[in-house]
Parts: sequence; structure tokens; C-alpha cells
Amino acid sequence: MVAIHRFIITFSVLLLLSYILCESPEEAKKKRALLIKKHLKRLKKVNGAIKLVGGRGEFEGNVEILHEGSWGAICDDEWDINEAKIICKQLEYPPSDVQPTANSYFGPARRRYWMDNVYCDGTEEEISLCRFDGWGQNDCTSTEAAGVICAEPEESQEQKDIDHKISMMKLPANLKIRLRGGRIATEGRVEIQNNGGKWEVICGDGWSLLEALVVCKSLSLGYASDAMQTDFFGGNLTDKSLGGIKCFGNETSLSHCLYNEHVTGKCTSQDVAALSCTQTMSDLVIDHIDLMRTAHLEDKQMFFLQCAMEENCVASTAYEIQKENDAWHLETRRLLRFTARIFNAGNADFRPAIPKHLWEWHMCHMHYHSMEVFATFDIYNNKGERVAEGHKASFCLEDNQCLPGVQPKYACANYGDQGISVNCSDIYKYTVDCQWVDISDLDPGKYSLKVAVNPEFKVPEMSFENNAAVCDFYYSETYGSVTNCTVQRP
Ligand SMILES: *[C@@H]1O[C@H](CO)[C@@H](O)[C@H](O)[C@H]1NC(C)=O
Ligand SMILES: *[C@@H]1O[C@H](CO)[C@@H](O)[C@H](O)[C@H]1NC(C)=O
Ligand SMILES: *[C@@H]1O[C@H](CO)[C@@H](O)[C@H](O)[C@H]1NC(C)=O
Ligand SMILES: *[C@@H]1O[C@H](CO)[C@@H](O)[C@H](O)[C@H]1NC(C)=O
Ligand SMILES: [Ca+2]
Repeated sequence: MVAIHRFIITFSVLLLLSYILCESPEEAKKKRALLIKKHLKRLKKVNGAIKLVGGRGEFEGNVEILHEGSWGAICDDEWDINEAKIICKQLEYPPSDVQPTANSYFGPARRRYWMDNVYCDGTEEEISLCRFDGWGQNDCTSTEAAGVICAEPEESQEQKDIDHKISMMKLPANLKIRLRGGRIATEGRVEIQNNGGKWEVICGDGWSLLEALVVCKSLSLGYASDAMQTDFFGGNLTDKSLGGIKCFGNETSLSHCLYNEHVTGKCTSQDVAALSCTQTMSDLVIDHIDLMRTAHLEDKQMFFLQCAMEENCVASTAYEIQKENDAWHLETRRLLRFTARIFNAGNADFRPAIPKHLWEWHMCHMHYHSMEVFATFDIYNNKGERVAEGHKASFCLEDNQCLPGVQPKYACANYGDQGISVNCSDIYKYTVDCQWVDISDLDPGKYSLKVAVNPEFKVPEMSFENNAAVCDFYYSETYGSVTNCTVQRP
């Protein structure tokens, strides 16, 4: 807004000047256009300005934002199409055909992270106006840079030849794979060999736990405990090194995955794909039966939702109402509530990715959050568009219920150790604050509800194929029902 005001003032002053100096209308117009252009350019250099780095052209790359005079990266936690659209809009690209990228798709983050857990509702003019954790606050490593691919406007001829879609290619059918350079046999850089050729390393851009899991499984080394982009284990990248490899995680061989032609050969030399494997691993499973059984609607006065609002658990319209309406606390929100029961079916405890001393104390709910994005609750329409989200659920992990003979170990109270033991469940009852999707803005109709744990695959697991429940959600004015849930990949 400030920028726009400044712009209008400058514009009026320019009009006045041209009038006083009595130039010919044409000349004045030209000058004015030039000055406006300069002014806009200058505006772009102020705090909140963004640029894309590491891509094939200006239209794509990891996002960097200017704050306090220095550029910084944005972390990919919670990064999706909503945020990508704001970035492209801010850079004056059309809002269609936008793709978000994660896991440092355009190379490792080169600078500090300025933003993490960015959440835009779509109306913001620039990314710095979206909600996020606060400048510089983050828990991210250099392999978590967020990026976008924007579509250029039609008129621009410059980059006509470049296909703006990520062009994914099949990997060779009988690729051989090995690990090298590790301190132990279960870690190291990943090397591939095609058709008896030279062993080569691969470029780590976009390399995540999903790809690492496929490699560990195919080498009979168990499951991936870490996916790295590093030259710590040696390896020389070439201008032919394959990059941007994408797996679902359920493949039996890397050969079944795809790679990105455009990232191939564009890797920085430190950015070698590496991993470590382990035989013991946790495996979270969402209980879709309990979800169906417990789902129901509740209308709640905003007076009782103040804590929830602090933790971003309501839809963005609630914040508008709070701003505009003095009696906001008397307004109500309609919530779809349900129980999320998460069972650890693996052979190792599930532990938070962040060490204890970095856990966040949440005053409102009076406990520590050990994991920022533990679960997501989303509602989609029949076109597959997300129409409501429960936003992030940062949980405090503990053993609420265990199979017979298993002793609960983790408890949140008193700064206790957090986690979920093997054969125990962490249960978020529908009565718990924030355990809902705010559907106040939803029209009656048929939708699908997706509840997913560890949805961004940031914490290693045996399998991600059982982390989400996808259900039919039928909503009338007065009634909501969740039926027909299936367990799938987030
Ligand atoms: C990488 O290159 C360096 C220097 O050219 C060479 O000494 C080293 O052996 C190479 N490493 C591998 C794994 O090829
Ligand atoms: C792996 O998951 C993807 C996406 O969920 C699915 O399309 C594919 O059929 C699965 N492949 C196997 C081998 O299960
Ligand atoms: C967990 O339960 C399964 C099935 O009941 C059992 O086979 C396994 O030994 C249990 N593991 C632990 C660590 O209790
Ligand atoms: C449940 O979902 C499946 C596909 O996901 C669909 O074919 C089936 O008709 C649904 N059943 C009901 C009762 O809605
Ligand atoms: Ca799982």
C-alpha cells in the first residue's frame, strides 16, 4: 500500500511538473513514462523485493528476498502453489501455469533463510505480506530452498525457445547403483552406471528423502535416514551429471524415477547427491477409521478461538473480520472437527527432526512444539483445487495409547521427551484446539478431505504410502459427513 501511495504522489507531481514546463503532450508523456519506469525500478530495490536465482532464465529459480539490505532465501516448509502464485504475481508474470519447487531444486540456498513457513491466502500483493515465522526465524538446511517456475507473458519473445514446463525424462532402464566415499558402507555419494559405462555421481538439486529411500531399498540397505546435497563424500560432477531426479518413494529401482533435463549438468560442484541408510526406521500410519467415526461440524464463537488464531488454525477471512469488526469475538466460525490417531508401525521410534533446545514454546497451548509441519488437513473441490485448509498443525508428539505389552515412553508434559514409540499411537482428539478445518467460507456440496502426517516427507520413514487419509466429505447447510476414506500417499 505504501508503495502505491508513493507511486500516486510521484505520478501527480510529475503531471504537475509537465504542466508547468509546458512541454508538448507527446514529449511530456514520454518523459513521464521514463520517470515512472525509473521509479518502479527503484522501488524494486527496497525491502521485500524478490528475485529468482539458479534457473534457466529470469522466470524461474530459487526465490531470494531482500530484507534489511541483504538477500536471503525462503525455506520450502509449507511452500505450495499459493505462495508460488504470489511470487509470480509480484514479478509481474501471469498467475497461470505456475509451479512451486522445493528441496533446493535450483541449487542449495546460497544465503541465510529470511522466511520460513510462509502462508499466503492469495490476496497479498507481495510475499513479504504473507504470514510467516518472522524474519530470519527458521529451522532449515541449505537443501530446503523454495523456488518457482513462472510462465512468461505471451509478448516476450526472448525466451520463446525454452519450454517452461519442467521436462521430466525417464532414467535409463537398467541403471546400476552404488554408494562411495562413506565412512561406513551404508552412507556415501550415490553413483550410477548406465550400460557398462563410467560410474558417475548425480547432481543433488531436488534430491530428497524420497529418492534416497528408493536407493536404500534397491541396495537392500533398509531405509533412508538422510538425503544430502554435499561434496563431503567426494565425487566430481560434470556437465552431463543427471539432476532433478524425482521419485515417488514407492519405486523398486531408481530406473523407475524421472529426471529433469534442464537441471542436468547445471549443478554447483558441492551439490552431489548423497545419503545414508538404516535398517531401523519409524513408520507413521494414519487411522482413517477413527477419522470417519469422529468427524462432525461445530460452530464456535471467535472469542474462544483466540489461541487458535495465534497459531494460524483458522481461515484467513477470520483475520479480516477481526480487523474490520469491533464485535468480532461474537462472530462464529464453522469447524469440521475430527480425531487424528497416528500409529507408529515401524521398528524404530519416531523422533522430531529438531533437537530439543530448538523446540518452540507455545504460550497459548502451554507446551513445546517439536515439529513445525507435522500434519496437514485440506479440503479439495471436484476440480482438485484446495478450497479450505486446516493450515499447519504443529504437534507435541507423545505416546497416548500403546499395544498390549508396550510401555509408553514419550510425554509432552514438563518438557518431556517427545516422540512416538513403536506400536504406540499419538492421538489428537477432536476436542483438542486446532484439530479441525475451518470451513466457514465453504459452500454446501461434495468435497474431498485429506488428512496427512509428515506431509512434506521431511522426517524419514519406512514408507510414505500410508501417511494420508483421503475421504469423501459431504457438506449441507446443517450437516457434514466424512465417508469412504482410503489410505494413500500425501
Ligand atoms: C575428482 O577430481 C579430482 C581432481 O581432478 C581427482 O583427484 C579425484 O580423483 C576425482 N574424484 C573422483 C571420485 O573421480
Ligand atoms: C507409486 O505412487 C504413485 C503415486 O501415488 C502411483 O501413481 C504409482 O502407481 C505407485 N507405484 C507403485 C509401483 O506402487
Ligand atoms: C509391534 O507389534 C507387532 C505386531 O503386533 C510385533 O510383531 C512387533 O514385535 C511389535 N514391536 C515392538 C517393538 O513391540
Ligand atoms: C468410494 O470411493 C471410490 C473411489 O475412490 C468410488 O468408486 C466409490 O463409489 C465410493 N463409494 C461411495 C459409497 O461413495
Ligand atoms: Ca508412513
